[in-house]
Amino acid sequence: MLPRRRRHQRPRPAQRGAKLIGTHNTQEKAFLVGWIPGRFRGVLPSHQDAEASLDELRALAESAGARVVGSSLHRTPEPDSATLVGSGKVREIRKAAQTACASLVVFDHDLTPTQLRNLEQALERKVLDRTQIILDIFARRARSREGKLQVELAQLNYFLPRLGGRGALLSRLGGGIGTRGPGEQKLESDRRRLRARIRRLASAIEGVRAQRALHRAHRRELELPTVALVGYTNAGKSTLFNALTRAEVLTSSRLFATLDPTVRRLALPSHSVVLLSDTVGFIRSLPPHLIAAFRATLEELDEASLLLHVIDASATERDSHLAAVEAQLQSLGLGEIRRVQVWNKADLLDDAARARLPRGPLDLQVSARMGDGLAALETRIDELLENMTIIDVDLPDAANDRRALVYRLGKVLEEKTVDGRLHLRAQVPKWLLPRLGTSVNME
Ligand SMILES: Nc1nc2c(ncn2[C@@H]2O[C@H](COP(=O)(O)OP(=O)(O)OP(=O)(O)O)[C@@H](O)[C@H]2O)c(=O)[nH]1
Ligand SMILES: [Mg+2]
Repeated sequence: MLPRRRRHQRPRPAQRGAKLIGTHNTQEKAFLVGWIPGRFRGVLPSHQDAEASLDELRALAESAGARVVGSSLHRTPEPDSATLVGSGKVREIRKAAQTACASLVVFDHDLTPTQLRNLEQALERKVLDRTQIILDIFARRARSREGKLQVELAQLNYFLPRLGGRGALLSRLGGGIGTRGPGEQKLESDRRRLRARIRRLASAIEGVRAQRALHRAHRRELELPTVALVGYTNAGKSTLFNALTRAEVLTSSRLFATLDPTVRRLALPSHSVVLLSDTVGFIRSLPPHLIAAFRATLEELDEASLLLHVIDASATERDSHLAAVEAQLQSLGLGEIRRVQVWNKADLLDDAARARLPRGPLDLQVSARMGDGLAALETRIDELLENMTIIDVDLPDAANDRRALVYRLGKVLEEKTVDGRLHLRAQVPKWLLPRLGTSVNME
């Protein structure tokens, strides 16, 4: 075996002086805290949801590099504006965190700047909320210039309103801005600096978007339909991507292994070729800053003729994962793109559990890891795309909704305006034709 050539190993991004926040070197011990609003006690659906969400927070904290040393779940009738859970519970949490030797307390609920500050003081340790953990994971995972820009923008947008009296927080912003309890003047100049950085990042991201749009235009010229993998984080999208395209994209049991979209050609059984794209996973309560920052990446999905919604069929929280992904697709305006539900990790289910999975024409069971069901999946993709047709359609300029439909569900090959009428040449699913009106010429 050849010796490893260390000289050529790439330096890790952290060593390359990444500005991103939160790439800790020592393993932190985290104590997790869940909170449920309401008066009732006992095991209610809200309680089970909170337990499941806390389990997920554990996976998130571990993916961020922490070791989870304990957790607690609290119910109070109302959120406390100063500490979320109220001072009595804060004392309990402090004691439990102390006993577990935690250096960090993570709340499974977003905290206001005031709550964050008060809790950090009262608990005498660093306090993070769910959003910060997710931001931290994204910061660790970002590899491409685009990914880094997007994460840094999301981080700054999150931190900007939280500036003020939090010395520890400021110092985590790298560059050593501010020390403990900076004066108002200092804070104001920090804010100005951050806002200026946010503007610079936003314009750099605009540049990236423009570049991506160019790439997409180029791909459109190739007239290859795009099939995009979407799904909850850890569902197995990258594993499926690799299995189908024989690529070697990073897969990992850690959450959010993939941040940068990757596109590869995939030859189908009919010998037609599509572009398959792998992208960032979803999660429930994905922080809005991240969705906004990752819009450039997620725009890739706009192009898709077909989505493969990959679901971890073995996950106990499968249904809520599915609902979270659906909700996020809707909010991204992607609700109308056709999708196949790919029930992955079938190898982990017994026959009875497999039989209980939905079996509609748009449901397929696969095991990306074992390679089971992939041929059937490829055939289904073929069938679904085969029903596409190229049309020439003239629309009165006012028919913006129909134009939007063509863009959403089809692939526009050409668009021009002649005598006030819009002319589109596009590849669309056949079933859409009646909705586009009469002046459609099919090829
Ligand atoms: N048993 C089993 N494990 C699988 C299968 N597919 C994926 N996995 C495992 O599930 C974990 C997550 O897989 P990934 O492909 O990284 O998941 P992803 O959806 O790309 O995740 P993110 O990029 O983090 O959103 C890895 O540990 C995979 O080995 C499968 O069919 N069976
Ligand atoms: Mg992935």
